[in-house]
Amino acid sequence: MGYKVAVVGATGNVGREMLDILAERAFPADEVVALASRRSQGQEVSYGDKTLKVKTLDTYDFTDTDICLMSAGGEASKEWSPRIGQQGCVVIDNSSAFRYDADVPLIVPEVNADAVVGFTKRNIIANPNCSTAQLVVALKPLHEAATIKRVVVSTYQSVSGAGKEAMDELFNQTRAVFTAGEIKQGGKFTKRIAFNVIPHIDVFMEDGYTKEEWKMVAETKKMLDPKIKLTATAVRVPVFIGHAEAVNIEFERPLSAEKATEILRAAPGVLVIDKRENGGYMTPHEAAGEDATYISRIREDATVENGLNLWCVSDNLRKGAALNAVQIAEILVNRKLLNRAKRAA
Ligand code: 11C
Repeated sequence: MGYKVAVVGATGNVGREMLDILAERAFPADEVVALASRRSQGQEVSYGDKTLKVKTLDTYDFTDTDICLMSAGGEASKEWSPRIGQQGCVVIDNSSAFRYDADVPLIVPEVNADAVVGFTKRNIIANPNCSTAQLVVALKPLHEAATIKRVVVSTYQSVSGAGKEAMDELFNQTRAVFTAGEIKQGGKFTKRIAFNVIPHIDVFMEDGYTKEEWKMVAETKKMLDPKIKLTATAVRVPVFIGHAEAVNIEFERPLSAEKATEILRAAPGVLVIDKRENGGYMTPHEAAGEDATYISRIREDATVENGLNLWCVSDNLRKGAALNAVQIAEILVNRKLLNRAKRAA
């Protein structure tokens, strides 16, 4: 018998990707239900070669649903994820609402899969922020090899991280530039995004960092090692899909670029593309639609003791969100962690 899976936020960027990935990976589901707010009721979304009619979240009964993939924004998560969990359905929540709670595991399967068992307290598992997910996939094997002391990361984040309207904003502004039309601003971004870069993602915090930057610190510590010092600058770039990161790492012990390359080549979820020649590296455009976290430009940083620099690229909607959520669901299934007694009753 397969599982019953609900996708909440099924009409959004990440929700659609979740449905695609469930089908692509042949997730063992007998039934997949697409849910969204009343506004989207009746819309149709694709699930493999099937078309699903979107149902309304607020009238849906989760008692016979095994897993809920939740990606409808922080406010919807705060309201719904605990309620869904209380109905015995395990929620894999893509928002930041529960990530930092001690009784909610925050999981990237390549990094801390074993921590998933902590979900039983609230029936909620948190999916990380997209920019953190790809970063920790790259850092984990290097940390095991030489113990990371400090990381300095600068991000180059695509507009899809801010949702469908943000993608439309980039498209419309770009078209307006070419057609000498009016460049409309004031949507998702605080400044023009077409042919520009914006050093601001999420809200500002008291210390001058943005919440996106803070999330990268807090989530890396929670998933990988609280002793790692990390500082980030998060920047939005006019790219539709795929986040890139320039990462500088200081280790306790020496780690050559050659050895780091060998370690990363063997690491789960990672593909190294690093030819040290024109075009011998990965870019977001090429990573869009792919599952891996790509590492390029691995080189020693001679300005510090035991330092390395690298370039990290991944599809933010996939490894940064939907794929990671489906991989967590696969752990629940493969490790037989779902309580199916209620379904047999
Ligand atoms: C962005 N990283 O690119 C954000 C999107 O906490 O899950 C994901 C926000 C989050 O805008």
